[in-house]
Amino acid sequence: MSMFKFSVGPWNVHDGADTYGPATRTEIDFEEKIKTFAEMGFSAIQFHDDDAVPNMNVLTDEEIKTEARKVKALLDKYNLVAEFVAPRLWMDPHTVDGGFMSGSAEDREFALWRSYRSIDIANELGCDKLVLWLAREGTLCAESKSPVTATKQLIDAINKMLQYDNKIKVLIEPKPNEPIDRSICGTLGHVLAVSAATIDPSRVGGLLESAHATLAGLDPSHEIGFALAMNKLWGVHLNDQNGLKFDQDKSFGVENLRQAFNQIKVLVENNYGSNGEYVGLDVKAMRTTKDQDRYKHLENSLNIVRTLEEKAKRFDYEFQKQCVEIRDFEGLEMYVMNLLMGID
Ligand code: XLS
Ligand code: MG
Repeated sequence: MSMFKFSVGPWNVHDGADTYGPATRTEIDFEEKIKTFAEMGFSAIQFHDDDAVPNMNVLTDEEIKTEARKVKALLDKYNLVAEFVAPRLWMDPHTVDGGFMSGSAEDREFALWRSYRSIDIANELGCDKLVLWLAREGTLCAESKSPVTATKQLIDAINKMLQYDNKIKVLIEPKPNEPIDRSICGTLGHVLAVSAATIDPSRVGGLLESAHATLAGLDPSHEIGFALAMNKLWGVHLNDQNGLKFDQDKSFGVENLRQAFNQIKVLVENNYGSNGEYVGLDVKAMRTTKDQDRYKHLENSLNIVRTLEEKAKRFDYEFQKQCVEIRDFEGLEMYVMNLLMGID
């Protein structure tokens, strides 16, 4: 029996379009996705603001809340809850040069407007988490922005969100690059420093995505461990990534099983989820995947998490202790490999 509760975002089931080619699968209805997620055993849904309220730019504040209430009713119907809302600050013409750090005051205002509306939507959906994936916050041309000013702009923007709502929690999802060249807040270390510089560090934490840590050249399990040690791991996006490439969002564990095991092991050891945190997936199907298999990457990821959770619970800490005492790390490493290969 898994100790985890799982979450997923509607964008995790998508039409297969990428930067180099069009859709390869048909788009499906929002309610159908939600229904299938519930049937698959997910407990919570992750939302971008406009996943919940499409075309929100042309709606009034009240209309946005009304639309969000309809989504809440849909979640209730399938016995699901919302995990978080994330302002989508990378698609709009206003965010070509970033949101909170844009060179244009009007665009910075837009980014804040979307953040406030995302908080409104979160309130209507009954969740207290706002996720900031800072997609375009940084530089494409290094000299176009001051990294000092940009960092302060991020802190100021978060302070305004904290002031706008005295219960909202802000979770920064760090990523070192892509689509931006050089990001401003690339790792959980940066996230914690930004948190400490805000007016209420107790309400600013992190969400770690495995692939993003790999893109920063870091081991996701150590990023997870670092944030856990600081009580700042409030969300995870488990997935996988084959080295330093474009963000692949592969199914969890399919690329680096040992690293995947160590992510689950550190979560299990630290009782992740005991404060209501979810094990979120952020995985994409391959472009070649057919319509009828469009949920397979999610099923595979869930199965791999659960199997690794079982293995983490069977981990022989007595043997580990003996190995550590005599510094037989070769022996310990082979024990782990045997555990993962099913030879034990
Ligand atoms: C993209 C991000 C995105 C966030 C939510 O790389 O992972 O999907 O998780 O805004
Ligand atoms: Mg993510």
